[in-house]
Order: sequence, then structure tokens, then C-alpha cells
Amino acid sequence: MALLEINFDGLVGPSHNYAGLSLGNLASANHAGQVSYPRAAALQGLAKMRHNLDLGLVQGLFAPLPRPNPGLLAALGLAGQEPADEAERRLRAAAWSASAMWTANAATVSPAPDTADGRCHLSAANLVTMPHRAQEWPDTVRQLRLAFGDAAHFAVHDAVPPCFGDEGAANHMRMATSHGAAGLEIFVYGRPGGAFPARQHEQASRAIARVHGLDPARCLFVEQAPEAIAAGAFHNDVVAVANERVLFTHEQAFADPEGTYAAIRDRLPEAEIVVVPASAVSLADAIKSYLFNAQLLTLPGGEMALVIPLEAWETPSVRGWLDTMLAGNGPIRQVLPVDVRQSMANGGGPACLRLRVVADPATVDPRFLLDNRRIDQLEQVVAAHWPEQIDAADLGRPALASTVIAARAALLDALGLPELH
Ligand code: SUG
Repeated sequence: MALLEINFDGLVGPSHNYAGLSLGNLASANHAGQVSYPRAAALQGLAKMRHNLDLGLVQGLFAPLPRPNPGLLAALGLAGQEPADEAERRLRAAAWSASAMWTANAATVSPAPDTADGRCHLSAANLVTMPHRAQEWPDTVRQLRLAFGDAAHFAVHDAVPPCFGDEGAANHMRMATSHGAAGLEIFVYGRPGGAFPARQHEQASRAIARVHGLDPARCLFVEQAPEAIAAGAFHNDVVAVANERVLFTHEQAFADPEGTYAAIRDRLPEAEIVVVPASAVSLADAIKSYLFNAQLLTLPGGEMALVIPLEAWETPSVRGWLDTMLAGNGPIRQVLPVDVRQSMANGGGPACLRLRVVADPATVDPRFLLDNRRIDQLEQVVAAHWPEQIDAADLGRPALASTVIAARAALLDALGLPELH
């Protein structure tokens, strides 16, 4: 069985908008109320998927979730009525959020070589810290159970109990000598009490490790640096990313950086840790540019490439550091900038937009896997059905709701996924 890394990108949904819903996510706050461009956003995402496919990688897709979410609006007593105040307007915006595009928050994934029963385990993330995200997981788990329905190879778990916040793969890194080898799973949690919420609870991470049947000797539970959360790193994947034997991290990512590196090297002697010092790229520049919210990929030839957002390429300190890195002899040999500006304006870079699953592609429901022909087809659906733009004042309009619902229905038809209607 050939175990490969498959990146499942979330297609940007037709209700993509900027509602400023995520406290502690600076991009979300800074773009609150701006006009969004769902069609351009989805096409940017599809172009990124095609880019990875053209690199020779296996590419998957998750569909947007039903929005506006009728169940949430009804449960909040907001179905069919105008919000009375700003608080109600924000709750209604939550029901319209396209935030499921950031599939790094869909689930935590432990591939088969790491688990006691030799199956790949996925736990949907409860995302309880933010109301607009907490609605996602029941629909997400439905989709995961379709894509990974082969019980001989996969186990899909419901989210951990809601008292313990879990943000999925965004706070989880896996290191291994190769994707198919047994790995070291690194869970990064935050300690509450700072100015911004610490979204990942240590006990959620520990529960997932137990539920997945991981070997405690090959797990690490690491605290995220409080100063990183305070500076706007609302997820660990804003300041660190790992791939196979390489960890690429800002020096201020972890509460105890040296202890973390030593623990990694102790368990994985082959580890190569590439640390970007604050003297070269400040924490503020790292967070603004999303240098670390990159896809660190092993190309079919064995070289590693870093797929970064254009914003990182355009940030002088980051560009300077990357140029020096490429001129040297480090493990990351290529840097590939992509345009995901519509997602970036809500705090979602290339790495947020994808969930990594190490598996044999033949065991995945093929409706969730892409080739260039299918991407062509999806581009046509998006061009024909996704709204061109959404103004904050448009949320709640019945005509827009009909457009958004019809757009998703057209997509599900094109993907052949009637189960998700
Ligand atoms: O949860 N933004 C998302 C961005 C998620 C990024 N994911 C990772 N880092 N893996 C969030 O904060 C903004 C929505 C709004 O304000 O309209 C939002 O939900």
C-alpha cells in the first residue's frame, strides 16, 4: 500500500464574507465590514489546488457547508427576522460564515503508521471558542465519513466534548523520516488568561491522542508561547509548520523553544529544525505576512518546497530571510508564492486552506480527489454560480441566501455528492 500525503483543500464557499468574527485574528478584525469577492476567492483556491497538482502531488477537496445555516439561525431565535442590534447581527453573520474553507481546522489526523490499530484516525475539531466555527463540526464529520468511509483503513471520530477547545490540525504537527514511516505527533496547546483566547486546550489534545491510539512515547504536548498568541498567532500554524523530518518555526512560537527542540531531537534524531530568529523576522512580520502558514511539501523528486502566500514574498524582512535560506544549503529548496488574498484577509493562508491526510489515495472516496479536468469543471461551476461580491449589508437578504444555496447545490451536483444535500 502506497501511503502518500494528500492535501484536502476547502473550496471557498459562496457566502465568503468579512464579518470580523474572530477575536485574536488580526486579519479578520482589520478587514471587518469590507466587501468580499466569493467568486475570486474560490478561483484563487482552485488555482492553488491546480498548482499543487501540477507539482505532481495528490490533491483532494472538501465542499463548503450549508450556509446560511438554518439550524443555527433557528436555535438562536433569529430565523426570518431582522437583527435588533449589533450582537444579533454578529450572530446572524456567524450563520453565514464560509469559515469551513480553512480545513486545517476540520480535524486532527493520525495516519495509520502512528496508531495502535493500523488505521488512519481523524477527529473532527469542535472549534468551540468561536461561535461561527463551533457550528461546523457536525457537517464536517458527515463529509469526513463519506471521504474516509473505508473502515478497513480509516476511523472517523466525533469532536471531543465541547468544554475543551480543539482547533484540529492547525495545532498539531507530525514529524517522521518519511510520510509513510511511524511519526512523532506534536500537539500544541495554549494557556488561557491572555488578552486573546487560547483556542486549543491541552486536555482536548490529550484526549485525541488517546482516542487515536497513539504511542505516548511518540507524542509531545507543547505549550504555545503566550506572546505569540498575544501577537495574533491564534493557531500554532501561524508560527510553525512541519513536514517529514523538518520543523520550520519562528523562534517565539513555543513557550519553551529549547526544551521543545530537545524533546523533538530526542524522539526523532533525524529532525532538522529551521528556526527563524526574531532579529531577522519579527513576530509581528511573521504574523502579518503568514510566512509560516505555508505548505511545506515534499515534491515527488524528494526535495522540499514551501508554498507561501504572496503577502510573505512581498514583506521585505521575510523576502530577505527567504533569499538567504535559498542561497544556503538548508532542507527547503524551493519557495513558491501563491495568491490567496481573499482568504488571507480573513486570516487564512495556504496552510489553513488544507487538511493533510497520509493515506493510500485508492482508499479514499474518489469524489473527493481532483485532477485537472475536475478542477476545470469546478471553475466553471464557481464562475457560473458564486456571487461576485458580498457587502456586509447583504447578509440576511433572501435573494442572496437563494443564490448561495443554489451555488452549493450546483457544486454538489458537479461533484456527484447527493449525500451532502
Ligand atoms: O478561525 N478566520 C479563521 C481563520 C482560520 C485560519 N486557520 C488556520 N490558521 N489554520 C479563524 O479565525 C474569520 C471569519 C470572519 O471574521 O468573517 C475567520 O473565521
